[in-house]
Amino acid sequence: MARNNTITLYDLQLSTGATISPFVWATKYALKHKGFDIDVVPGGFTGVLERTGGQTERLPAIVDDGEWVLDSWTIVEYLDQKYPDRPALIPHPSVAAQLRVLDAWFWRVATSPWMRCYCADYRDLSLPQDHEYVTRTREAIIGMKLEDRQAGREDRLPGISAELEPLRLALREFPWLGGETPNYADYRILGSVLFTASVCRIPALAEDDPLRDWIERCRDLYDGLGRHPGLNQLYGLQPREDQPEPFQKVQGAGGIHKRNSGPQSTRSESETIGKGLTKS
Ligand SMILES: N[C@@H](CCC(=O)N[C@@H](CS)C(=O)NCC(=O)O)C(=O)O
Repeated sequence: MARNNTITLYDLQLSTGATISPFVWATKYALKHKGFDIDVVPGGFTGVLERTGGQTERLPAIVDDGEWVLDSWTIVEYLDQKYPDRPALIPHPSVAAQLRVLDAWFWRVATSPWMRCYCADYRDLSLPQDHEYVTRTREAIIGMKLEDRQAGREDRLPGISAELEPLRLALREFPWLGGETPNYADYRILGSVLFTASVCRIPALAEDDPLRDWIERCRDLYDGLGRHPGLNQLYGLQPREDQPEPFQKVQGAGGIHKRNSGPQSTRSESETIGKGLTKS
């Protein structure tokens, strides 16, 4: 049982003091959701193995009354199993399965593309002693110089934002991805958003993006956990006229996003289809 209701968390930080890792962000929210105080062990990319006494090369890692738990997903499973009387992070196995899909989708359309838009900022904002390591390892992953990969990001950012429409659709119907209250689904996606905020020296999202409401409510949780002063301005993306809208201004989605409550509700859709039929 956590001593003094406190669990130790090994952080991964930038020179601003802000957490960079999406996995660590999600874990911080998970610990707070369970009602714990967090004893943060600060640090950057180099020296993780030494800092953790040989326990791990990757973060997050937590220590609960002497018990080490590695890996963000294992940590969540551990917290729900060990503390079943506290609010569940994953209230049903179906949430875990669906969150795997959601996280994989978000990683593909947003986290990785944003990483490629901010990879040189990422290195420049890391702790001075981490610059060489971050450059070497991230250039090996990306396969080119960080500056070259980041170049032209103004051309790519509106398209990345436009890909997030499924998330906007879901949050139009529900206050949280967890439904009436937040759960680990919110924290996992937010983790990637806050990773982006930690490195985005130019904005990733439009000023009036509908996602802003959910992001800002998440940031307010747990005494403003997501309001670290080292985070950058996420909003203010201004696409050129020849670029895609960063989000859909006219709301019109079909399928499960449009409820059929009788012919009245589908009339305009039927008229459009009818026009198509007449043309062909
Ligand atoms: N599966 C692990 C992944 C953790 C991970 O990859 N962490 C990265 C930060 S985002 C890390 O520790 N990187 C250290 C490094 O690059 O040396 C988890 O979910 O915790």
